[in-house]
Amino acid sequence: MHINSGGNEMSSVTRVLAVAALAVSSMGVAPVLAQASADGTQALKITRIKCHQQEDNTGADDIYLTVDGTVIMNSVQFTNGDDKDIADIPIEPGKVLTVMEGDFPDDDDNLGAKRINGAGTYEFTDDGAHYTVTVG
Ligand SMILES: [Ca+2]
Ligand SMILES: [Ca+2]
Ligand SMILES: [Ca+2]
Repeated sequence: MHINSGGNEMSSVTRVLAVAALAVSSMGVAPVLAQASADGTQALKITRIKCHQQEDNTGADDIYLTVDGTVIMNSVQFTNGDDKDIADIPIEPGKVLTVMEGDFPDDDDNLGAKRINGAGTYEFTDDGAHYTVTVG
């Protein structure tokens, strides 16, 4: 898949999730993910992605995020130096986040997998790329 419009392109699914999260928080109800964590820790959100070094040699990287094999952020384009605010994406503490770079026709590239244990920055440096994912 290739998105030509660039920028903070969001799928309708992501948009629905973001709206749902906003609706929940505005009602003052704890997000579902927070309720699901056994130790009562606050749900975390992925808020920002910075590209220090892209994986593709030509054209923008098509970055997407997965947890347990499920896509939680659809493809967003990054080139070297891009530092993008993304629509907050909830992630349950303790889950492993994988950063993927989409290619066609060859296989997508795995840029690394990190267990998200708390707020902070996480570096993904596999396959010659370097991305920083901010979790808040
Ligand atoms: Ca690639
Ligand atoms: Ca690519
Ligand atoms: Ca590839």
